[in-house]
Amino acid sequence: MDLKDYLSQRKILVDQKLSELLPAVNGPHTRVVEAMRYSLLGGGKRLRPILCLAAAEAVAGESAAALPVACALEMIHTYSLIHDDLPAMDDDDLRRGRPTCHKQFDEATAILAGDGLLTAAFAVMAEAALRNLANVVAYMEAVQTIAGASGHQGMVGGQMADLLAEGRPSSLEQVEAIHRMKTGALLTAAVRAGAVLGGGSPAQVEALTRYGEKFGLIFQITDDLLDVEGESAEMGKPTGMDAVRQKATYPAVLGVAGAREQARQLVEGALLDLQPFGAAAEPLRQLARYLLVRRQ
Ligand code: GRG
Repeated sequence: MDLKDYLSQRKILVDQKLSELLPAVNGPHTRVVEAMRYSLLGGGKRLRPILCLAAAEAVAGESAAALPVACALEMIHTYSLIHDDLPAMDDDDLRRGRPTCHKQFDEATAILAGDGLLTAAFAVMAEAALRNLANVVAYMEAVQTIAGASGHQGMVGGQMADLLAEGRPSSLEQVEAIHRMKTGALLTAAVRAGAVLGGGSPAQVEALTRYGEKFGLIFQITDDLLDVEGESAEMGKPTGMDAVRQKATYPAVLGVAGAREQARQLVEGALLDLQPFGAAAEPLRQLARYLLVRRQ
């Protein structure tokens, strides 16, 4: 299996579906839909949807039922990026190599675009559930997982804790707790939702959730490392900002070498979680290894 081919095929699938789910409109609200499409369809690795599809494949061998939910995850992720970039939060000008939503449009439009994407995500999942009544319980479980991971017990709560920790020294436990909520929760939810929609047994869903939790931490550690060592041109956003903002990060508490070692150990653990799945989990295996070498 070639990971690069796998990622580009899945990205094409997700991008096509996203554009179909959020068509351009003509009317008094054209501007907000333009802003939603600008941020949603303007690049990104599509990691959360791809994790969701790959988890469904690991238990079912295919992922059609998971595609709308995979797209909803990307809508929620994009909303979080739009709001995170606002002047009231990180105040960033560049995202995915282009002006941030509030720079391209304006602040009010960016707030509404984020709100619109968050709500559209739940509409998309509800519509998928209603079209697949035989599978409605799995869809509802996926919605519950994703809602929990996105809200105050997950990403929103983690963002709050992260903002409050700026400028203060943090312990490893504090950094880990923030990142489990801020970025880990949605990544874990992506894997769990995929496993549920693929019809995984309770043991399979739990094993993949453990993989997802480790994946979330590895992702955040490597994101922190890229902020220290990465190239701004490859990342599509400025680097070195965590130190400027005195953010609670893994390299800040463990040093660069310590953070890298922590990520390596977590990848070993994630691979163990995937052992029972054999060849069907090869994309998930390669995705975990890819985190250690990613450059964006
Ligand atoms: C505003 C409620 C709210 C939450 C914001 C996720 C988040 C919480 C903020 C994003 C800030 C940030 C850069 C966090 C580091 C990890 C992260 C989510 C990076 C961006 O995700 P990628 O690398 O981005 O998957 P692409 O562009 O590839 O989709």
